[in-house]
Amino acid sequence: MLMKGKKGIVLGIANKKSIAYGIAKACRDQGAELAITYLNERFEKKLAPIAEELGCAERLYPCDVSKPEEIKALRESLERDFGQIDFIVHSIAFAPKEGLSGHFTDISKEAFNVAMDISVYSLIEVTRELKPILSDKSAVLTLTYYGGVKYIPNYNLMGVAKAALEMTVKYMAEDLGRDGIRVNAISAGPIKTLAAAGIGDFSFMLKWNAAHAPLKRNITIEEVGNSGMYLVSDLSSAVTGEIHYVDGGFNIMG
Ligand code: 0WD
Repeated sequence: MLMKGKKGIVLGIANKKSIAYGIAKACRDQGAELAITYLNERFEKKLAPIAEELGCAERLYPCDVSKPEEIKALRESLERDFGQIDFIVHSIAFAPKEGLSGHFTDISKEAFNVAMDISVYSLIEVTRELKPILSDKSAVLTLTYYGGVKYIPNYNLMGVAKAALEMTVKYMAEDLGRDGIRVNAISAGPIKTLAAAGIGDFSFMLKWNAAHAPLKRNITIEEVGNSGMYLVSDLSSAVTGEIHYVDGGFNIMG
């Protein structure tokens, strides 16, 4: 029970295939108490049974991170129902379809701004708004992808957003370290989720990764979940500002 006594909020569960679900499940299995959020009404019904399963039916809150008032309301709900929290899992990204295939240079300013707002700035805003209720030994975790380091076909705009997200993790780690808040990212290998379905020719990415990764296979949300649990637990108490690869070793290949 590595997470016994720990309370945390998980943002970004769309369904049971979501990486956020894998992390929430691993934390719950190790004794954590959770709160989870849903994007909009469309997801509320779908998430109710998941919240039940994760033992947090009474802590299922709306939060569209593009709306500052919903982030503020989230803090009030958490403070009221939960008091202090020990960890935040931010497993959210979005880019308009035009940014995930075709000519990179054709991306509009509007699409660029939306992707940066939801996929990058939201990590800063959520952490800042929840900081007053974070305990003095707390952890923030976000999700990134290798397409933010090297060119990956069709990852396009999301690649630029992930590059910005990875540097955001490092600057936040320095800024918040003095308050006992650790900030890390997992760089996960490709997994077939709802968000992944938006990326052009995603099945090729899966095949390429499995063929070239040292482990010669793709990874699961359970595996990301276990590594995520480690990064929000006290087991990683001296780890901050890290981009931790959970990709079967793909990133080491030349
Ligand atoms: O191969 C993959 N699936 C990888 C994903 C490899 C490496 C990293 N990642 C990252 C993603 O970029 C993202 O940051 O992991 C994170 C989670 O993605 P996921 O688990 O692959 O995808 P999904 O299950 O779709 O969850 C992402 C969710 C959204 O789902 P939809 O399908 O509706 O986009 O992010 C949420 C939403 O639930 N989301 C938002 N939440 C609050 N406010 C917003 C928003 N404005 N927009 C999207």
